[in-house]
Amino acid sequence: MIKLYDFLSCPYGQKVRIVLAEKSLSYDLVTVDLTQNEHRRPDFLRLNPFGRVPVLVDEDTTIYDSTIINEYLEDEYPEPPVLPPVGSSAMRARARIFEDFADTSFTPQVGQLIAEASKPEGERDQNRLQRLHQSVERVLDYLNNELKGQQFLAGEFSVADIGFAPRLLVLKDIGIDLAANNRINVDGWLKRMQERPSIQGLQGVAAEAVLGG
Ligand SMILES: N[C@@H](CCC(=O)N[C@@H](CS)C(=O)NCC(=O)O)C(=O)O
Repeated sequence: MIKLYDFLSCPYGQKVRIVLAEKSLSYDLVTVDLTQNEHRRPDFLRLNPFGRVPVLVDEDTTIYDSTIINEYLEDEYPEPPVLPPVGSSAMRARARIFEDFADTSFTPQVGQLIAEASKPEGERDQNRLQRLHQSVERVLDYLNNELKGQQFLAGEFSVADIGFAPRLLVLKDIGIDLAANNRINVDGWLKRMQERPSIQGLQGVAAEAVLGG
């Protein structure tokens, strides 16, 4: 039985949960409460010395980092795929580039925006808020262009789209309109993703991330 050590509002854990759901893999969820510093406990550090969720344990294999976990799941449980087919090397590379871009240049920025916007009004750094806001808007404009004439970022629904999904789901709650600036491709893309049960399973949790920080 697969075990997933995770904290529900973690967008990286959410990437893994989307893939587990896509592949209809059942698993035991072990909550590591980051607010109680459970990720710093010795028994958790034995699983991931870097002290971060998500961590996946499959029988005697322990893996951390959402991207690496998703690659492992794709190798071990290839159907249905979440990467373009072997042989489509350029498209596989494109999917990985987008996943990495989401992890490094979108997800953290949206998280920081949520944190800054959740502060009491007088304590908010308006310049920082504006900078983060603009950075998120720039990524959305870029994605809108990349999605021209495409259903998904790299062929079929893949880790490229999954990387963005957790944070895309909360943008409306922090006052970012996906369809603004004529971003019809991004708007349609999110709607298509929201039709998938794997994404529907996250929606309540993602909203909690905004409320709970
Ligand atoms: N690159 C990692 C990032 C994981 C990550 O940053 N997890 C956060 C929670 S969303 C965490 O565990 N933070 C605790 C810490 O860094 O001390 C991944 O994709 O899994």
